[in-house]
Amino acid sequence: MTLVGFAIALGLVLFALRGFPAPEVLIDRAGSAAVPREVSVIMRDYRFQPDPLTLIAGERVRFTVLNGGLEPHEFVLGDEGVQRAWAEADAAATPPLPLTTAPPAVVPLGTGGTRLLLGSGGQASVDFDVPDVGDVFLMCHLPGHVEKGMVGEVRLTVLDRPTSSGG
Ligand SMILES: [Cu+2]
Repeated sequence: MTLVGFAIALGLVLFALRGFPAPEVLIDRAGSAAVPREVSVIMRDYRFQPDPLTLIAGERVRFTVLNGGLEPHEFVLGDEGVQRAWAEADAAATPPLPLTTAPPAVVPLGTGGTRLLLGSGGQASVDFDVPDVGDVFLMCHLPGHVEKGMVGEVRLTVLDRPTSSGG
């Protein structure tokens, strides 16, 4: 198993181990293309808040992501393929020697998902379309961060009474 494969597997195990009940999150409406739902996420050394992150299937969310940690962190949101692509990209971009400049991490066009790389204190916003089906994962693939627990749980849910499209 490659190092990247190991990191992905470890992340999924950490994800699976979080079986304890979390506080119920109340969401009164799903985000739409016209009015995305605004969600703030804080990255810390080495976790995401809120955890779990609750999203509604099919909605558009406008994330505002703040790095409240001392280390750089990345916000990678997407399916397992997205996670694998960024894990590989970040591993390839890691400088071979201390104090050398890292090349930028890039993934193939069409990878999907979303990714923000933020230094300590950095903040950025991004829109994300939550898929209707499938799993979504939230991870930071900077070297060693998954191993330190930087895997957020994402819960996809549906609203009991979907809002009408009128208005
Ligand atoms: Cu990180």
